[in-house]
Amino acid sequence: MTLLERFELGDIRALSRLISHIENRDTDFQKLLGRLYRRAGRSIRIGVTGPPGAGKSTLVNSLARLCLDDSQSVGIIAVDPTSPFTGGALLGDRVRMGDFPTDGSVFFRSMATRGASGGLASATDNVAILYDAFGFDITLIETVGVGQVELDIIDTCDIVVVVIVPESGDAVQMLKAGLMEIADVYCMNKADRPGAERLVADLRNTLQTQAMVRASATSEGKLSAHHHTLAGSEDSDATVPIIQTEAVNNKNIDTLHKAIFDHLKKIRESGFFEQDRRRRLRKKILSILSNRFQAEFVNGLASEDELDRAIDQIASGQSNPYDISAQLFEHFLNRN
Ligand SMILES: Nc1nc2c(ncn2[C@@H]2O[C@H](COP(=O)(O)OP(=O)(O)O)[C@@H](O)[C@H]2O)c(=O)[nH]1
Ligand SMILES: [Mg+2]
Repeated sequence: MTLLERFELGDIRALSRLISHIENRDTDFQKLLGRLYRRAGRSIRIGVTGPPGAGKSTLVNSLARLCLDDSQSVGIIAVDPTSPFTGGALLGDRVRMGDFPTDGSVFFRSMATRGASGGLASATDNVAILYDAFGFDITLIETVGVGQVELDIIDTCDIVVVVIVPESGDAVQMLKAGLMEIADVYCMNKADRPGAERLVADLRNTLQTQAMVRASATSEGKLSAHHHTLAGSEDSDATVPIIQTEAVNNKNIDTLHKAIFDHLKKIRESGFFEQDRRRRLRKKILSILSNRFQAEFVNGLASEDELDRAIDQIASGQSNPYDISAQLFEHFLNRN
C-alpha cells in the first residue's frame, strides 16, 4: 500500500510521515497536497496565540479535552519559532499529552524553525490542510507571539484567541502590538494573579471605544474586511469577548470554549466565515506563486557580469540602483 493510501485509510503513522515530507518541502510535496486537498475543508481552525508562558499549551490541552467531550476529533499544531527543534513534540508538550486517549481522536505535532521565520506560516497552513484531509474536526494551532508570527495567524485560522496575562501591560500597549486587530476572543489567563480584574476593565474600555470608532467608520464605508461584519452586525454585543481563565486549575475553560463556538456560529451566519476563507485562499495562491517565482526566476534576473557592470556604472556616477533595476527588469522580460 502506498503512503497516500494508508493516509486515506486513517493510518496515524502515514499522517506523521506526510507531515515530515511537507515540513521538509520534499520533491512534489505540493502535488501531494493538491491530491489530498479535495478531502479538506471541513475542519475548523482555532488559533491560540500570546506571549511565552501565558498558558497557551495548558489552554489548548483543556480546550482539546472539551472538544473530545463533544465527540469532535482534534489535531493540535504547536508552532514555536523560538525553538531550535523540528518535528516531534517538545518534552513539556509530550508530558502534557500523556493522558489523552490513544484511539487516534487526538493528534499532536510541534513545528519550529531554526531562526528563519519566512516559511513558517505557510508550512503551518500546509500541515493544517493535512489534518483537515485526515479528518480532524477541529484543528488547534498554538503559536508563540513573537513579532510578525502572531499576526500571521489570522491568515491561517478561522478564529483567533489571544491569550494575555495580568503582567501583559496595559490595553494601549496591546493595541500598539497589533493584537486588537487579530483577536476574535480574548483569554485573560492566570486570572488567579493580582491585576487581572484591572487589566480586563482597561481592555474592555479600550475595546468599547474602538467598537464605537469602528461602527462610525463602517457607516462611512472605511473599514477593512476583517472587522466589518462584527462591527456592522445587528448584535448589540459587537465587542470582542474577554474570558478570564485559570488554565492550570481548569477554571472557566468551558466559558472560553463556549465563547469560541458562539463566535463560530455568529460568523457562519453572517457569511464572514466563508468570506474570510476566500480572502485566505486568495493570499495562499499568491504566496505559492510568488514562492515559485522566487525559486525559479530570481536567479535568472541578472547575471553576475551584468550586476558587476551595473555597479560600476553606479559607482562612477552614470546611473543609480533604481534605473538599473528598471533596465534589468526590461532585459529579463525581453529574454523571456
Ligand atoms: N498561576 C497560574 N499559572 C498558570 C495558569 N495557566 C498556566 N499556568 C502555568 O504557566 C506556565 C506556562 O504554561 P504553558 O501552558 O506552558 O504556557 P505557554 O508557553 O503559553 O504554552 C506553566 O507552569 C503553567 O502551569 C493559570 O491560570 N494560573
Ligand atoms: Mg506552549
